[in-house]
Amino acid sequence: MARPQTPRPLGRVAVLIPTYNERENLPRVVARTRAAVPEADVMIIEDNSPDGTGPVADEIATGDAQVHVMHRPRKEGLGAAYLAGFDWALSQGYGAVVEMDADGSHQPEQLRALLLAAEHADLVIGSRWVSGGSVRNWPAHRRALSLGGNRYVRVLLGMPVSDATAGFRVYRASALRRLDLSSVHSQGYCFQVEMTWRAVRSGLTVVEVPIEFIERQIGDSKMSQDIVRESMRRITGWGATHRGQQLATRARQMRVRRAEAQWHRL
Ligand SMILES: Nc1nc2c(ncn2[C@@H]2O[C@H](COP(=O)(O)OP(=O)(O)O)[C@@H](O)[C@H]2O)c(=O)[nH]1
Ligand SMILES: [Mg+2]
Repeated sequence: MARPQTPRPLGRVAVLIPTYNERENLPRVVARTRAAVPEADVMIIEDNSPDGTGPVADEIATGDAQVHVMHRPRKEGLGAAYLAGFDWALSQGYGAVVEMDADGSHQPEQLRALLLAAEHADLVIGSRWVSGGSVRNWPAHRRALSLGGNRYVRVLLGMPVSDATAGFRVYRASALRRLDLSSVHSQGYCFQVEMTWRAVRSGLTVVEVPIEFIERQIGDSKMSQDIVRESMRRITGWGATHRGQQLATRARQMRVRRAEAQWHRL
């Protein structure tokens, strides 16, 4: 994952913010984003939240031409929401697409550093688990889940990424176009791992930038047992396929070497 030397300008930037029951958090996070990166446009991807986040989003968009809202009929998970956002951003000609939570865990003030890093990369991950990264206010079980999940990903998939589950990211549009988005089926937070795995396998330049993640103060996390189960199931499946392919390659190499040795002996 070498770092190309010459910076490549990003072009127009779209910040995607998925929301489900974030009525109180949303106005603040959008205001902070607009202040921190005024040149970027914002797209709120709203899944018909019962708490009335939709009307709040519409009100923000009415007062700011750089804020847009996509209303989706029902909650379909983070992966589906982001895929809809990627489609929109690519169709609108944005050069870079940002993923950011609505609950203040991802600090808009740290986005500039990610965007600068994206001038030298295809995918930038705001990482909690590299040197300089941190997590504030997480209970022990969430910390263990994230660290354990990332360790599992590294062991099974052999990816040199410390925080593959992280959700504060910048993708270059050119990178998204290479990832065959129509075949991405992860629904929950496993989506982040799948996208990272695809980026690494496609030979894209993936860079981790340390961030401070702050657990939400308002509203509830949507993390659930189902989301964890989906991740375990999918990552185990990808790992089995990957390790199987590695073994098959090694067996093939050994057969070739044996045949060469026999040939030399003739
Ligand atoms: N549109 C949409 N947003 C979602 C969905 N699930 C979670 N989110 C949003 O994704 C972000 C991260 O969710 P959160 O519950 O804070 O996850 P946690 O930080 O891992 O506990 C927040 O902005 C949520 O509102 C969903 O199904 N649809
Ligand atoms: Mg959160």
